[in-house]
Amino acid sequence: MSALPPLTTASAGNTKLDLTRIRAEFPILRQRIHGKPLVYLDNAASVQKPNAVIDAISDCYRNYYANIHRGVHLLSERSTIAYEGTREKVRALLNAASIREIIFTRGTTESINLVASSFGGSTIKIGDEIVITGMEHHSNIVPWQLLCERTGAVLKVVPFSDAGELILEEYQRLLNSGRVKLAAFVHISNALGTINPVNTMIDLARARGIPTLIDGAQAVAHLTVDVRALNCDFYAFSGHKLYGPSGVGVLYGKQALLEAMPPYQGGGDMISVVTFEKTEYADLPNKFEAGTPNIAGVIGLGAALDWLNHLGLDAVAAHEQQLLEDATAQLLAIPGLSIMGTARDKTALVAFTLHGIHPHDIGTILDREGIAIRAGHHCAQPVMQRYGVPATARASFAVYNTRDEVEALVKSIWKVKELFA
Ligand code: 7TS
Repeated sequence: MSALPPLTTASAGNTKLDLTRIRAEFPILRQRIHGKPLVYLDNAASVQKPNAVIDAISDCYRNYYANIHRGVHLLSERSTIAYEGTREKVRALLNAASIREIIFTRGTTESINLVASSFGGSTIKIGDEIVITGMEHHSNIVPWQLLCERTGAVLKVVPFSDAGELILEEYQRLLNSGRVKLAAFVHISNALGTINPVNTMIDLARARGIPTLIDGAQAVAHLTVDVRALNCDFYAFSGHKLYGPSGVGVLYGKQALLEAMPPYQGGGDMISVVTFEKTEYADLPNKFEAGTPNIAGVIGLGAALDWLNHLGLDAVAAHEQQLLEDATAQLLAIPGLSIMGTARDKTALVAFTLHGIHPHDIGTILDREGIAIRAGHHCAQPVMQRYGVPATARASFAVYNTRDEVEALVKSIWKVKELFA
């Protein structure tokens, strides 16, 4: 990556991001929406893509695209090398022990479904329990409910406090039943911003011999994840929240577990020998990658990881935390505004309601100002039920957002209040 110009400047031991240069790398940010400069604050749903990622995908299709793992010709070889190159980059990102432990999927949702279907389907029986938390995205609820319906297992849910922090005593109590076969929980809540104490939660499960799955969809772009230090069994994330393309995700799994698990889907590329009598499966990771994958997407994810490494996650996180502090302080000064999710350890997103104004109205009026936020239940309806609201408005920050954009957000919310007064 030495060819890239520096996007940070070091001053007094502090690494500061060069926001002008960073923003210039995102062509989509240059446009106007309803005549106003675009202020994109829907990053928890999906982040925008830098030129490095767009160019890597375009370069693949323009210059060396072919199917992977099966051709003897040069293009296939080049595509395979680039595709497998991303696997090593993901291994390094997560500090996994081996590339065999990195499975490419369509996203977090498919990664969790893979574990529910393959690991869950082969190990979970009637009367067993699966522990999740009350702040899960639907993608870490519904696959387990489907598994429970199939097997007769039971779902147990860890509650959280008004501030949006998990009640760990309850978690321990649920783990102690002697029937728990898996604990699956979110690293960072997309609806509240809470950063969960996953280290402790994994240790508590391990002490009882319970495997763990972490939904890292909101975490990987904001903090360093080390699966060996965490000692989790599975870790899932999506490329599109990490400046990579949509349609690509990752499942990390411990090699011994993945080896013992049956395939998730059958098809090409996941076999070693097929006869009509019997099929022998390919070794890891191919056993779990049936069919032609999202080749250019995986290559784009590799470019995203290079790009993010070049910035440094620590500098990114420090900048985003500054935006969170600014936004929180300025929003709390607005009468009638309540922030949902006030955990001590929080990522850079603010979910809020305005007394007497529906979040969809807030979202629509902000859109007219060129500001993109998300309004709704954020695919976490149980979180809305916990607070007795149908929806919230959510502003979520990425590395390219600025303090001016936070001000634009706050100013527009004051405008919403005036309109409804
Ligand atoms: N888990 C969490 C914590 C998420 O935030 C999301 C997506 C997912 C799982 C699912 O990821 P996918 O890539 O498989 O769809 N969260 C959001 C959101 O907050 N707004 O839109 C998608």
